[in-house]
Amino acid sequence: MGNLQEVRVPDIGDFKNIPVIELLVAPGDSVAANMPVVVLESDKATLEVPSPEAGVVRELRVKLGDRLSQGSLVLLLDATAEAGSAAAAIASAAPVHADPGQHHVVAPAAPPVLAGPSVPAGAPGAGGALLPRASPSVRRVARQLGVDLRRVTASAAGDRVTHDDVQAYVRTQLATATPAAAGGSDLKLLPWPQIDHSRFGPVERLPLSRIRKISGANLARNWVRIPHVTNFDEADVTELEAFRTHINREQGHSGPKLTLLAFLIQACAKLLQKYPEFNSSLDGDELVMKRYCHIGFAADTPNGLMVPVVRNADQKGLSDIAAECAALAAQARQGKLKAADMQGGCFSISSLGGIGGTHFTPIINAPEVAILGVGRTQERLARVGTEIVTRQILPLSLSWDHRVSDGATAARMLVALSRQLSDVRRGLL
Ligand code: CAO
Repeated sequence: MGNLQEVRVPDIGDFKNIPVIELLVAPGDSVAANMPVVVLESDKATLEVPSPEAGVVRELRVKLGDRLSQGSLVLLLDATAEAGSAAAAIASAAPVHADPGQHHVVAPAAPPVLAGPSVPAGAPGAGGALLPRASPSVRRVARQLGVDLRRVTASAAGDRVTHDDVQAYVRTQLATATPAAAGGSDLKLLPWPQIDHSRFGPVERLPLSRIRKISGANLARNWVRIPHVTNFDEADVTELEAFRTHINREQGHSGPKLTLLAFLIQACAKLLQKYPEFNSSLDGDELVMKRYCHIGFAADTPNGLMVPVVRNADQKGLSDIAAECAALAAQARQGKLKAADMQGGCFSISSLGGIGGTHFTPIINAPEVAILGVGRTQERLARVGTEIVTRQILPLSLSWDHRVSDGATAARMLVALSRQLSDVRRGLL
């Protein structure tokens, strides 16, 4: 082990006692110089604290929620040449990857970014690099667009970057980028409407949380780039609910509560074997068929939507799936999910049944190709033989990628799912 170096919060202007909202590294991780290691967020700004040098993280001295100011100790770094080169290789090879399923991936050596009204113009950025002078609103726009202000040519007096400079930079980047480099999109969209809402009444501006910003960007990409179709169906879950209630009553607190979500995950895992195109990812002209079955489920957390993943769901029993979902959902709500808990999903389920509503059109969680939306079970009168009885009907919505499948296959998959949920014995076949 080399000399341990203390990594502390650099000069961050007037900010004090800012909570840690994200730990980007763990003990044992290699980091490159300038690689962000923790993220701080106040109501006014988000700040990534970088490692001043390459090395291996030996000890993290902060946890989520700790409040830091300039000089606070963040971690102890073992600055060794080998660790640094490994991290540098990762940094140069890996794109910044941030999405609801993978927001903890260690970012490459991104420039430290401050965004917020109280950042003094020209203040030293984290890591010592001077940030260009710019108004808070210009910084905010640059951050939303993912623009590194240090790359933008400043046109105003005193080398100050203006809104026009940022727009000119983005225009140049788009004009020179090939469609592939620009993400394969050649959409000619109108610019976003610039409205002064306060002309129409009082307004308040609230910053989006980090998770909402990351998931919003991913959802927008998925919505625009994937030709979604959503099929709707229903399942009669009267018997399933009777069975579930019976087992839960019988076992009391001696086992995990069997949830409808666990039945849904198990049923989908089974059907994905029969309809394997929904257990694939599109890669150029090829479909990557997955011979494993990891199923994600949307969890509503105070910080926004997160999608933890139940691994090898096709090999697990209902109780194990239910216990795993409960543990993952609790960790998601406490902000304790690890990157690995949200990676590698093949198919997702978004259940709003605990809240209400019928059908909806969930957005596919790329690179997956399908997602199931689940509404609230409703009691409905139905004729069984000559009798009118009450049945429990579950609304199902399946959004799928039309580049990968077609309506007939999707309808078959949804009908099969409905049948399986309507008669749990089919799960044994
Ligand atoms: N119909 C009727 N009741 C339902 C139901 C359904 N389809 N699904 C769940 N419920 C009931 C449960 O039985 C439970 O009732 P009891 O407490 O009486 O047993 C109650 O609703 C609460 O369930 P829950 O939502 O806490 O648990 P869950 O296992 O059903 O779901 C989870 C877990 C993590 C999926 C859920 O908590 C959640 O976060 N859902 C929101 C997902 C979301 O935001 N999707 C949108 C994504 S797009 O923005």
